[in-house]
Amino acid sequence: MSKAAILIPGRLHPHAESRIREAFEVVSIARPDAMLLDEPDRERIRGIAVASGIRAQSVDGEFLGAFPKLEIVASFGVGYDHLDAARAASLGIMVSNTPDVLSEEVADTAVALLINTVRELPMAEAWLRQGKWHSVGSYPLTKGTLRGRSVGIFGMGRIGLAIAKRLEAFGLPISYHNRRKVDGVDYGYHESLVELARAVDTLISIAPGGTSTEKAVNAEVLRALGPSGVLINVGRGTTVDEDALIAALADGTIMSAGLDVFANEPDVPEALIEARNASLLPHVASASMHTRTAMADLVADNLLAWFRTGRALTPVRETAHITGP
Ligand code: NAP
Ligand code: 8YV
Repeated sequence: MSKAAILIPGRLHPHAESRIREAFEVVSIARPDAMLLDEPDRERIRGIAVASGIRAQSVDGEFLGAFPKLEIVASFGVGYDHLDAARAASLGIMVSNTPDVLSEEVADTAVALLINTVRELPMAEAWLRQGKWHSVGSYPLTKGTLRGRSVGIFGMGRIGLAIAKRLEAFGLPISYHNRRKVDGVDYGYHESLVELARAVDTLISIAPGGTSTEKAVNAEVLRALGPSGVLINVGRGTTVDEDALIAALADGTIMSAGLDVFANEPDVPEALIEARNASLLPHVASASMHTRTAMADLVADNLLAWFRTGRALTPVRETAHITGP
């Protein structure tokens, strides 16, 4: 029997690609543009494997609609705001993502970024490397500390819970905002983000991207967080109003911010790069070899499961009801 044709538009983790090649025929194009294939090739495609978080790799409804035999899109990454899952559902196309296997790594990074932000550890290291320990003396005492802080988590899902568990062990009180209260979770719940921000001085955003969270962390939320406030964003850059954040960091509306994600990656506003009260990472929260390999395996395993059993291992919510032919 001929192997199913899987389209890889743009870059994909090499381990995912080599596992897919073992079982399928791979068709590669530079980006998700159906016009890069001729019609007979478009008609052969039964699956797509695509990475998330790369600006040029958005999978929109028009692209999904260009492949009459398309059954599944296996996405690398847990966030899938780069692809139109609602349109996929309406076309009967399964979408899978890579949840859980990255939660602990991302939570570790979120806590590290929080500590870097309040204790200025990257700047202290730069001080040592620049010879200032010798030439000037000790690095100045930090205004920031975790002691006495209270943490609000925006997005108490799989990763939010893993972050909360870690910070609970640090002795910090935790509360959260989701659209719905989470059953069996005892942390304090706030019905609105601004209410949460008012109640805490440390806000960690690990909510998904997309229209429902776009610029949710706005000027009002930052004002509510207050002058000793710290914002950490490991969710999606689009969730924060970057202009409002830049202004809030500059005028002392909040104390500092730690960011792993940005609205228009890999472009980072110059004002953030220059801000001494911002700690910045290039979207690396899941970026260890261990975790990225586990994510790559899950992309391949979703495709294998789908074509063998008509079920995906980790379907996204919008397409969870879809089964294979
Ligand atoms: P998850 O388990 O689905 O959790 C997401 C949480 O956000 C849910 O509890 C959800 O609760 C809440 N939420 C969703 N939309 C909301 C809204 N409009 N308002 C308030 N709360 C909302 O997902 P996860 O596995 O924890 O991953 C979360 C996100 O982290 C991903 O989508 C991705 O964007 C990001 N991420 C980033 C990195 C990185 O490298 N920086 C790595 C992994 C993940 P309700 O549905 O009840 O609102
Ligand atoms: C990805 C992420 O690794 O899973 C997500 O949602 O943001 C990261 O873990 C990143 O999107 C690279 O593809």
